[in-house]
This record gives sequence, C-alpha cells and structure tokens, in this order.
Amino acid sequence: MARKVAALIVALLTVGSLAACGGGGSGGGTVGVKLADYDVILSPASVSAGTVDFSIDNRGGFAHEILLVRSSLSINKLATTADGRFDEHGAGVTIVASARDIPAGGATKIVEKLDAGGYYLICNRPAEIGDTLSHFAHGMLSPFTVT
Ligand SMILES: [Cu+2]
Repeated sequence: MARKVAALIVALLTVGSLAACGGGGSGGGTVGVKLADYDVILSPASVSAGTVDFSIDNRGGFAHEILLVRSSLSINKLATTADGRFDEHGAGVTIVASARDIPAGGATKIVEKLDAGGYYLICNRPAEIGDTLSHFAHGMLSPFTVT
C-alpha cells in the first residue's frame, strides 16, 4: 500500500509538470491499462479532460476486470465489503464505466468522456480458489488523474 501512495504522489507531481507544457491539444487521449496478477499498470496515469480511450490488456493468468471509478477519496478511505472487495456502493465513489470478465490474454476498451478530477481503475474480482484475498486486497487498483 505504501508503494501505491508513493505512486500517487509521483502522479500528482507529474500532473503539475505536464500542465506547464501547454500545447493546446484537445485533451483526452489513449491510456494503456496492463493487467497482471495482481497489478493495474497505467501509461500514462494522467490526461487532460476529454475523451479517454482506455486500452485494456490482460497479461495475467486469471480473468480480471476494470472498474473506472470517480472519487476524490484517498486510497485508504475507499470502503470495502465484508469479503475484502472494493465497495462499489460505498460513500464518495461513482462507477463511471466497467469492463467485466476479461479473460486471461484478453483485451478490451473503455472509452469515456471524462471531466477533471480524481479516478481509480480497480479490479474487483473476488479471491481466487485457495486464496483469501480479493484482487483489490492484492493491490489491483491504480489512481488516475484527469486535469
Ligand atoms: Cu483482477
């Protein structure tokens, strides 16, 4: 979890330097979303407001999913369910879009017009057989920032 917080801080610092670049583009863009067992790796982790094309690639050995969640909460304030998954109906979170049941080796897209704000990309699959931790509890979430 400390690593995720460090990544968030880096992402926020990056936003500041990107904003200084200007460029006058129309905003949005393509974001690579690589899924692993158990990680969500974004490239880049921030874009300017506009239409965002999330290109999702499951490189893991399990089926995964992606929830695009809008929230200004910090990671440790995200509510969880009794079985250790992310609470999709928790306070302060809105599910903007989702791509469920992405098989191992599969790929899909989420295309959404996004306003500036804080977001997360979360895999909310339950624990695999023989495991006690959900994918979320294993750390399958990444903060995403729209400026
Ligand atoms: Cu997963």
